[in-house]
Amino acid sequence: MRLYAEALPGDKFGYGLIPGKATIPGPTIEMVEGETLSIELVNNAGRPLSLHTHGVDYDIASDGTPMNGGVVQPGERRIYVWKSHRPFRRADGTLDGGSAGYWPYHDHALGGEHGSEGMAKGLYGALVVRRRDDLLPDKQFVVVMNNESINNLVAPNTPTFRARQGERVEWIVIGMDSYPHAFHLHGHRWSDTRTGYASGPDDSAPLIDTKDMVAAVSFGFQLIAGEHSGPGKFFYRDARSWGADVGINGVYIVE
Ligand SMILES: [Cu+2]
Repeated sequence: MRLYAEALPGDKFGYGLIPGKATIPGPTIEMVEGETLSIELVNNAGRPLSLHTHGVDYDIASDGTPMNGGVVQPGERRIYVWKSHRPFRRADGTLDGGSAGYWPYHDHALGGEHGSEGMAKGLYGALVVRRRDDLLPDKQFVVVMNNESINNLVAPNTPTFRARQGERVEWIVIGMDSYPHAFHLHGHRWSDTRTGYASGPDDSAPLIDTKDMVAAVSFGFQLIAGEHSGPGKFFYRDARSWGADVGINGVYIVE
């Protein structure tokens, strides 16, 4: 695939799949465990930047950091290769749990060797690595808590997410900044597992509706819209009152 990095109005930056169509967050990238993805990053943003990911496997040339020569200069392009693997048993008998999960990708070069300015200004997105046979969602929502914003927007301008009762909804939640947050969703609960589903009646993972986040924490889960609540307008928000009061919240409408 090819990603285009661009400057956006309001001193923001974004990644997009088509020139002139960058978004914050960038496109959600999906892989299935075992797949390898080759991403060509085209830098149309006018400043040096890069692409760095979490969760999957890569050689150091695809680290996307200045330290490892992974920066793309303005007007240039570079290929990053992301690999993933299925769970397997090592020769010593221990288990590797596989790559499946919900991960962030982001810039690691704009404004400094850690890309702090690039992340603050919108150069990030979600990577979903699925296990074969995972259920696919009907709707997918990405919530990135970034400083005093969600997806670099502040309520009431944060996204309004919509689903119909009974649809399988996938939430992907990422903490992109240096502050602690807590993600809270009204009216719905999920199991604190890789998928949001319990593996059986004796699964010890608790049922939750709030999850603590610190910098770069990412998780995701699926649930059935309105399953125990019926239709309505539900807040998704930073569970910290201070965070919600400064605009880190939005509305999820189940129709
Ligand atoms: Cu990171």
